[in-house]
Amino acid sequence: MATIEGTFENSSSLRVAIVIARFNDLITNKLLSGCLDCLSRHGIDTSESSQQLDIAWVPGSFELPIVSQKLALSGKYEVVITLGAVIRGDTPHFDVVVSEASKGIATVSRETGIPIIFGVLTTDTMQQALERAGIKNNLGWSYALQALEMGSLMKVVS
Ligand code: INI
Repeated sequence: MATIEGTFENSSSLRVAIVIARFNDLITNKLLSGCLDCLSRHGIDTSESSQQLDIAWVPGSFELPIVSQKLALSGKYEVVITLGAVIRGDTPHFDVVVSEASKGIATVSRETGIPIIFGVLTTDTMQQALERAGIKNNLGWSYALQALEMGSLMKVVS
């Protein structure tokens, strides 16, 4: 029996792209800082001059899939992390944005073979989003960890 799993041993060499939505940037910027903290603590160069990390900004979560697809197809990255925040109280088209972002990200991931981490908070209120972006916990940190695990796992299963 083989046990197949990702590890964090070689995380420091992983090439990572982050695609982040400006909409609700009070939240997404907090997710970004949690994400960068985790990547940095695992040895990834998160400086301005980094050769292994790029950050792309998009207007909203709806645009995360198309830019993730471009970056995934570039061959420059082993994993892509999306960061967004869709808050139900803010929009009658909450379900549309969430549905398109989630379906799009899943499709891009399967079709490109590059793991695209779904780092989109979907909450009823701004308070809930704040709690998940730092007040209680910062899910940006978890999304980065999941990216490192998936980047490693894909090497094992390839
Ligand atoms: N985009 C978000 O990321 N979060 C939201 O809560 C949101 N709301 O409330 O509408 C949102 N809308 C913008 C959308 O993602 C697109 O950028 C826009 O429709 C242009 O395509």
